[in-house]
Amino acid sequence: IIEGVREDLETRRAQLPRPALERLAAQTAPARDARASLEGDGSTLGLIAEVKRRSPSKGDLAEIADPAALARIYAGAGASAISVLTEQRRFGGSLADLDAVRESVDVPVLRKDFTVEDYQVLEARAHGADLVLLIVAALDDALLKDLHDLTRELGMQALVETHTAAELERALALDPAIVGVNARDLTTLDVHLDRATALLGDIPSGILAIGESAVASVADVESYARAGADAVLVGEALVTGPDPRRSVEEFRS
Ligand code: IGP
Repeated sequence: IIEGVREDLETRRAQLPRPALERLAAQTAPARDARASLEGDGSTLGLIAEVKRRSPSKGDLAEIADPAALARIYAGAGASAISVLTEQRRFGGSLADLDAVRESVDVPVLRKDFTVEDYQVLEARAHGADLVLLIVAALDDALLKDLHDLTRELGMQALVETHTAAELERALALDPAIVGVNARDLTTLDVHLDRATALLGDIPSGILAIGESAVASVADVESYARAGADAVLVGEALVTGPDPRRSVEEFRS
């Protein structure tokens, strides 16, 4: 996946050199406080609702003709933030999707991609993202720290994604505000909700903890909540279900 991400990145960089991108990023309206939105008043679980067209494990998930309309449904039903997949080759996303969503809702927006270079963090900001995904498994410690620092310098927050105890330890070294545990094993693409809930218990209080992936039912949301998650990130169940509004409402209650 990362190879394709890098190639697409080179194409975009050829069209928009870094200094121009930096100027755009500096001109964008300040980032929203995603953590505050996900925390809410603390009485209910936060929900990040994802705009997801396709996935490597399941192929095409949904024909999303109007990502802005879907984001409005999510936000109207009470989602605390919207995740937009921008990876093109495997997930069918784009920065155009991010733009469309950004323009259509007021809640914080996550740029969900395989972030491997600071150029992508600048892009996220230039396209109005408030939150950036940093996958620990895809980065070495030095790069992870650089990208985390840049995210904060630009006024955004990072969702630092982990899968294992070793990755969580590396994440915690950043003094992060938000950590996610992804139930999907990146090597096999299988989901293991039990592994994710076990790891969530090791996230210190004070850090906002997010359960990512594998939510198919209210029972799965409850498992994450019992494990100590402050919020969950849901994609497939929302885009493939019959009624995204109802699903968001159910998962939030
Ligand atoms: C959503 P699901 O199982 O509800 O569709 O999962 C989200 O967690 C998943 O899309 C995801 C992801 C990622 C995608 C989590 N981390 C990293 C791409 C890259």
